[in-house]
Amino acid sequence: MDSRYLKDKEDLKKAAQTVDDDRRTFLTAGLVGGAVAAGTLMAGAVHAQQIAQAPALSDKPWWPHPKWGKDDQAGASNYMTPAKTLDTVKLIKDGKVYRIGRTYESAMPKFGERAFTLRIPGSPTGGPFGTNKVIWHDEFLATEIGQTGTQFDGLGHIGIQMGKDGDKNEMRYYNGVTEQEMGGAYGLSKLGVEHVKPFFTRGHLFDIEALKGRMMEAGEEITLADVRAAMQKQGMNEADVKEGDAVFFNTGWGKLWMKNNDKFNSGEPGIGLEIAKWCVDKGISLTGADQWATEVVPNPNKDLAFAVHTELIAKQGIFNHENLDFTALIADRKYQFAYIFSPAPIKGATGSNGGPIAVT
Ligand code: UVW
Repeated sequence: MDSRYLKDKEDLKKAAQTVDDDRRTFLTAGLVGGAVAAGTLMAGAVHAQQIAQAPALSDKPWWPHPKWGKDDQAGASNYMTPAKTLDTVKLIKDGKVYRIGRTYESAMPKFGERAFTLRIPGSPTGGPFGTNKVIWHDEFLATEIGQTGTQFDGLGHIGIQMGKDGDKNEMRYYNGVTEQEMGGAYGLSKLGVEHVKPFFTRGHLFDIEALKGRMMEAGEEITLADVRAAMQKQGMNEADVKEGDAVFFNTGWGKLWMKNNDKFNSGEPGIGLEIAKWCVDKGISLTGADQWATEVVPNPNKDLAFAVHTELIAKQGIFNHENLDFTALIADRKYQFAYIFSPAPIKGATGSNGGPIAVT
């Protein structure tokens, strides 16, 4: 294991004793869980000084959810209604189906110590049976099934520690659910991904890589001005982004997938709290991107780690789809589509793998 990973509380405590700016950079870098190249971090730090400061985070309780009530476990998937389906269908003009998920394989980049190990027992696994001599293959998969490769973050994935270390009654998730209430070695007893309603909604893709004419850098934040400029360039109208829609960001970082995994894992460009607030104001149901967290890492505010995750997933119940691939959509200049994804309803799981599609 790379010694720069911060794996447990002891590591975090040691890191916290180191000083000032270096300490902050190290903490943020370590939480990324990747082998961080010093140059990449420097680029992120320089960029951080160039952009507007993010709005302050509120530590007020965020529950019960103002729209969906105290017992809700479906979050922004509640926007999926028959009316939303019928409105989404209007975006389907030529019937073309695009796979926007990636292939799952052991060599793909993974966050921290996560694993993806597939084995086919036997060769073949079973048979022959019957006079027709049937034979077959099964697979055995050992992985963080909702948190590797193209991954849909569910509401049990991200929470906020609001009390002392180890106080499970003050580790809070969506709708204020506590670690004490939901934690369990054999699956989460609340907020499991099986509660999420299948997504069939309007998707909008913002190609920030094309806007800038280059791949964005790790630590470089997508601003609202960038999104508005991309919309203008792509002939889109902000008013057309409606409640319950999904929004996607192409940063160019996905080009590193399976080409330079170390750099891919070392940080990433992405959205920050400015865009997160816009998503909340718009009533977005899901964010997604061509990189591994959708949000900018390291965050330009060096005190924050995965702040968009905590603001959108934990506080708002807005979902996140990571490691998407928009190459074919962009080649065809298709920026608005039906986004279709039904998370695998694994009881008590934190998220889902699977094959999301865009239909135009
Ligand atoms: C974390 O789990 C912290 O990040 P992600 O959702 O990007 O995998």
